[in-house]
Amino acid sequence: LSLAQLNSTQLSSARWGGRCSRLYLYLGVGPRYSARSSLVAQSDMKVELLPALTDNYMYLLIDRDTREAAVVDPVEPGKVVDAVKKHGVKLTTVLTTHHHWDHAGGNEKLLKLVPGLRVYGGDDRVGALTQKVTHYNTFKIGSLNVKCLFTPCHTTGHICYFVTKDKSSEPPAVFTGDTLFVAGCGKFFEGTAEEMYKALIDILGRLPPETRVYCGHEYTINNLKFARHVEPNNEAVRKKLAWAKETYNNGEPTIPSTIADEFTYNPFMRVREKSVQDHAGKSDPIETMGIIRKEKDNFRVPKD
Ligand SMILES: N[C@@H](CCC(=O)N[C@@H](CS)C(=O)NCC(=O)O)C(=O)O
Ligand SMILES: [Zn+2]
Repeated sequence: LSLAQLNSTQLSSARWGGRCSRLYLYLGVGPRYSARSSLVAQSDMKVELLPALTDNYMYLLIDRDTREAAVVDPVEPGKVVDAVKKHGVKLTTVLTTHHHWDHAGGNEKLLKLVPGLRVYGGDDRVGALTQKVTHYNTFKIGSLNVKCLFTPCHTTGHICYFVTKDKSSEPPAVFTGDTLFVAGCGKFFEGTAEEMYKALIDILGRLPPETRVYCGHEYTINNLKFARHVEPNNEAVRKKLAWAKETYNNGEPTIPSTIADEFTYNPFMRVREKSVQDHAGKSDPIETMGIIRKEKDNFRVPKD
């Protein structure tokens, strides 16, 4: 294998921090599992994907200018501390997307390991919360700007975090927790179809199209099988599914995607399209959202 055969995420890993032992991991040698960390390196920020539990992702977000860092949903604090040491950065901040244990359940333990962290979240049920935030609250991680996006539905206090760098020519990042997944969305545990429509179309859908989407779970393959059921003639769905299967089998994450790409294959972001509305038997996008979410709740995922 040569460098030319690595994908862009792997390439940036190799360029920015790859020593031989790490490169070996990225080459797909070894067991097939999707539990490897990987790095998306831009000149303004780095995002290290840290797989946790069975299919969760934690993310280490690094401001390259100041070497200050934040972690999103640190459910396995030990792995976070290891990654912080590996990068030699100063962890100051926890970004919590929502209060569910597989996202917020590590906050208290992480605070014992790293005292003094600021813990952001939008819900009093978030453990160790120090900064309660709501829509459009902003703050900084070093030189990076973070804007909180209030996206209730999966839970009533769900927050997505939109990260930009002034004057950067590289894409922003958004951490979407269990609101937006690659090719899917979270279950409506504490909200309505109207709220998910607002979250996906009015809020996340209006971010710059090139924004990289970092979501809370590796659900991509199952989501795309449902997307194919909704839109059997959507070529973008079939292409993304073939790519996701190959990527997953190589033990690599299918994250990040982009907002622009989500509009091409994610049925929940496509509820204004006639093909999705026809499948739902509705002509209203919010009713369509409700119907396809209910359908996915009961969907038996096919083997292939
Ligand atoms: N169906 C999930 C089962 C777990 C689940 O319900 N996950 C929650 C988040 S912790 C969810 O919102 N899933 C979205 C979905 O099933 O479409 C899977 O694909 O493994
Ligand atoms: Zn979850």
